[in-house]
Amino acid sequence: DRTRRVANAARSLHGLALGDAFGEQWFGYRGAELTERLTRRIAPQARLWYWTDDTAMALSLLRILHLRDVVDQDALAAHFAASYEADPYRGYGPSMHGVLRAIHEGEPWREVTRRQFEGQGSWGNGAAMRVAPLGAWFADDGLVVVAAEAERSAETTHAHPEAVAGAVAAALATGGRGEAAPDPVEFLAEVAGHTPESDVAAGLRAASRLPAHSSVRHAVSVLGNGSRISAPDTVPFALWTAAHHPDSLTEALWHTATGGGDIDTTCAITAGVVASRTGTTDIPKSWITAREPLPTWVDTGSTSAPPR
Ligand code: F2R
Ligand code: MG
Ligand code: MG
Repeated sequence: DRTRRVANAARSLHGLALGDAFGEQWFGYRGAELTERLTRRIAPQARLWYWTDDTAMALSLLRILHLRDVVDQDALAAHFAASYEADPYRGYGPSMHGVLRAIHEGEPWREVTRRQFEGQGSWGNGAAMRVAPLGAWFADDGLVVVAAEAERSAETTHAHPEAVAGAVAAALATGGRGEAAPDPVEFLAEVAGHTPESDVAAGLRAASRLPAHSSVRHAVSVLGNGSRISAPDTVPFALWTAAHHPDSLTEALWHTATGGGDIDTTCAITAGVVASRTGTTDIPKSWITAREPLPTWVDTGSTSAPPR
């Protein structure tokens, strides 16, 4: 049982990290060159595709699952903060620098996260961007468990209900998938139905109602593309592309990247969901080589201290 959890979550994390690193590359291109590369599907040319905060935080989340089997919120918040302190230049969201530093200095995470944005808490997409491997970890436990654990993982950094709903939706999209690719309309409607009522859930319902064969441009005009870095303008689009390309991670990534916006994060979410079923087997070898490696404990599920 545990071996299966480790393998499910590792598959999702490899996809998430690939999506993150692939997506981040597009911020290095502008104007005509960006359009041409995306239209003609010319992969980014950098030798090494670094992953960003999306992957750094997903690694912390998976590490805590390996060590504790469930989301231990205190341990998770501390791991996020320690990982940030060790490597703060991964492109963290603007408010996360202060949040993670304060937690590292010993302030209770619940107080820190609740005082963000004049007491509203963050509605950023940062809780959703890292959560797919959690959905894969709890996939055999049912949607109620997946949703509850996703909520607990989100709360450690993001107190706003929209951020929590975004994390719940992304985890459900990963954990609620069987062996066969689900019908996209039913899949999006089901995820929406189990997501707490929110703008995220409304966006997912809108995604489920988009006509079949809608263009990426049309989907972005209705759903957003993460350009506001918020959960509601990120998660519905990322799950729409995942729903429509359930059998090809490569196809899902090109479609997601073409949508623009917060590309590392839309691609991380899409890829974490799709790869939980498909793995990264259809990804070109050159992409796999280019992506910055992940620590080896991801695949082994080892709970010993990682080598430094
Ligand atoms: N931040 C980025 N990319 C741009 C900067 C990278 C740059 N290279 C660098 O090194 O700094 N990417 C990453 O951030 C996103 C995840 O963000 P997260 O973790 O949710 O952060 P934050 O700051 O809490 O929320 C994001 C922004 O959303 C707005 N916001 C959130 N809650 C709000 C509220 N209640 N009221 C008003 N605005 C709110 C703010 O503008 C936040 O700063 C991912 O894209 C990740 O890749
Ligand atoms: Mg990022
Ligand atoms: Mg991002």
